[in-house]
Amino acid sequence: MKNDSTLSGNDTTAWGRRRFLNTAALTGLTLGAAACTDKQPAASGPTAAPAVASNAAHASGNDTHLKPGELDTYYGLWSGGHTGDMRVLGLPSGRELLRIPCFVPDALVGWGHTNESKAIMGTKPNGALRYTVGDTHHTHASYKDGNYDGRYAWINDKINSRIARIRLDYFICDKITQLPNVQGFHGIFPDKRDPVDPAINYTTRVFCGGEFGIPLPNAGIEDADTYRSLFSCVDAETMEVRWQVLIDGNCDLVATSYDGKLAASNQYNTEMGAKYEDMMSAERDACIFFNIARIEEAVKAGKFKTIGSSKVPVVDGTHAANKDPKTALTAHVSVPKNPHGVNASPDQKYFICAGKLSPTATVIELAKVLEWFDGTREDLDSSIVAEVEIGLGPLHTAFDGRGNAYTTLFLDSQIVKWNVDAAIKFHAGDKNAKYVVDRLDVQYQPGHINGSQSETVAADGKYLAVGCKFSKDRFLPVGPLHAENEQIIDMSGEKMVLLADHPVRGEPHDFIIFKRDLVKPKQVYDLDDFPNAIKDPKESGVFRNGKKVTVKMTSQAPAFSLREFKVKKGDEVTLILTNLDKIEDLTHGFAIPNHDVNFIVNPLETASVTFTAGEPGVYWCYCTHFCHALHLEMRTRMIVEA
Ligand code: K7E
Ligand code: CUA
Ligand code: CA
Repeated sequence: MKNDSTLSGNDTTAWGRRRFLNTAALTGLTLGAAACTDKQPAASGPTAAPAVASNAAHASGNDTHLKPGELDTYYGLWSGGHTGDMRVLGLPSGRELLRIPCFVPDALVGWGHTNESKAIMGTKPNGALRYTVGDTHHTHASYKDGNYDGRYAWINDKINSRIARIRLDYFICDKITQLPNVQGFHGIFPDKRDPVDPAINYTTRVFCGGEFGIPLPNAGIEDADTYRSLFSCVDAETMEVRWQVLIDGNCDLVATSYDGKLAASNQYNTEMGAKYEDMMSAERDACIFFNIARIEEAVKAGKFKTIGSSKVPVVDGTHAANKDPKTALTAHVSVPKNPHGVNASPDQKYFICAGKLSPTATVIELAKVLEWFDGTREDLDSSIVAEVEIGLGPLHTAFDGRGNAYTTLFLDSQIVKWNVDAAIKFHAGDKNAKYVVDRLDVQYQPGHINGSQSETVAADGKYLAVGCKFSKDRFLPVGPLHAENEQIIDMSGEKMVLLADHPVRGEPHDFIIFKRDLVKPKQVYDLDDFPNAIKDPKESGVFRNGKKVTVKMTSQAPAFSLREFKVKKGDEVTLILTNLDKIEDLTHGFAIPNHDVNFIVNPLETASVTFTAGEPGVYWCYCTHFCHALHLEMRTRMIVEA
């Protein structure tokens, strides 16, 4: 079935034996990973596709090779994975433009070293960072009228259950919140409008799926059967946790409806198993739907409890408490075997769950789920309007705005393009409805996929990016740790065309791609944004209060306002630096040898660090960021006295 676009929906015989991934197929998955050592690519062994796009791509105008000086037409926001940051890419070139540190210290910016960034990241009572590792998976941006509005993006940290907000005017992280009583915070998605107030046609909530069940509260070792997880709602502005929902099973990815009424999460562990064998013991799991308006009414009416020391209201979304559709806060639609990924189609009608251990995609019609909540539809599972076979190991789905879905097939190392309406017709009994439109081999084992503007009403079907977990033979070998392979595909025609490979440092997971004019980045800060700004070089100096010393300084190329400053060994020194250069791109750095200090100040930015003055001596503090012809001369002396 490799790249066999003739395989259509009615070709069921080819699929029969592959209906469900059972233990044997899971062994295949393991073999797939092991096959990396072989010459043969893993799993279903796709043959290497041509690395260069065919002429068709160029004819369509989708060329990833920009001329020198030419700008990209799209931004991509990429999750950084283990590096705990968000990466900003230009597309279609795939050039990495910026890394925005969030959860993990960063040596360029001084993130995790300046007092301002430490306050955002969170510190222990002794002033040290609370965490220095992160694991980001999913990033999504704020909406207005169903399209991105360029205000914010959010990103998750799975390890420590933190959510970070990125301001899309300065491309910086400005707030981080830790979700109480959650382990393995995975899926994240902002709402697209308020479910009740039509005037609020933009994002005001961000939903967060808790993946791992734990004892609630998490004290002592209890029977794993009693573990539960929480679905959390974070206020988009204050970043406080508004409420949580206690659920059976788990949450994984999250999607939201365009009318603001529903959020959903795929559940792969409805078994609430503590071992993988248990987690895959049932043939079907679920997609859980949250009725946002009802949950907020319940919170308002005081129908909640709290857990442990957390003050966050927790409503009961478990099966037992939600049997009556007319009052239910949650609904569980049955979805085959350990689904991964839930995505909202840009026509606003459907959520699509990928089967992972089932070779199927399930299409759920949102209007029908709402009918169940209203009490006019008895059988909730009749909201499934298609459940069609698409290939092995389906994970994530993107859209082109022309009625087609593009799903990654991890085991088959393919993207399958399928038509949603045709799949619905096929499911309804029209066995002539050919829903598989095209298949494209990718290199290799794809996870996330997204199209330009895919998860908005403005899906434009131009570029598709796919995050391949394995790169194997696609790049020069660099030892055992391979780069991952992010591929750019032209999705504008009937057939998908591979345009380019890009090596990336692991492991990005998810990303979004949007038109460049949707954000209005600022390139110079406002002095008034910083309460401790030193607005005039004349305010510079050393100010002592016992053992606590404040050093105030400004930078203006090619000099710092203080050419030297004196402190005493053991002083607790807080150094505040304002960059008074207001020219775009004129960034200065500040490093102090042997004191673990290095940070930057962008135009009109103020940053501060606090450190203990070390052994007596002379320490040349120097500018670390090339700023001026006299950059090397841009220094000041810290003289530490006995
Ligand atoms: Cu979004 Cu990688 Cu966390 Cu799928 S998960 S691949
Ligand atoms: Cu200032 Cu280099
Ligand atoms: Ca399961």
